[in-house]
Amino acid sequence: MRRLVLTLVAAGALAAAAVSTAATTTTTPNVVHLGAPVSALKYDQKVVRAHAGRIKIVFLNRSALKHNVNVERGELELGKSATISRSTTTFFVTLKAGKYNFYCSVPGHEDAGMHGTLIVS
Ligand SMILES: [Cu+2]
Repeated sequence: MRRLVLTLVAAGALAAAAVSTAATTTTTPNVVHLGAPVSALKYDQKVVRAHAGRIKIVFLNRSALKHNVNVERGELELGKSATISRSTTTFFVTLKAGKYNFYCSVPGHEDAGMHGTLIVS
């Protein structure tokens, strides 16, 4: 009987450990920073990385020219920021592991080079 109780206590400890691991994972900051320079139609980053799950994207546009950030996979739009100039904006996307594109949807900007790759693992 005593052995059974100890086994149950051990199982309970394992379950608690699993829960705390999950909590740690979800509170791990998963933030991607993107920036746009004062002039030039591009982002400061060409390739950015994040862990799968809920991802916070912080976009700082230093230009007077309006820009935004859109996240897509193939033709599937997964999230987008506000279109801003000389300020910072934030949005969230929830992504599985894989390779995604980010780009600016202001006409002409993506074609001019305002795009990059987001690698989620
Ligand atoms: Cu733009």
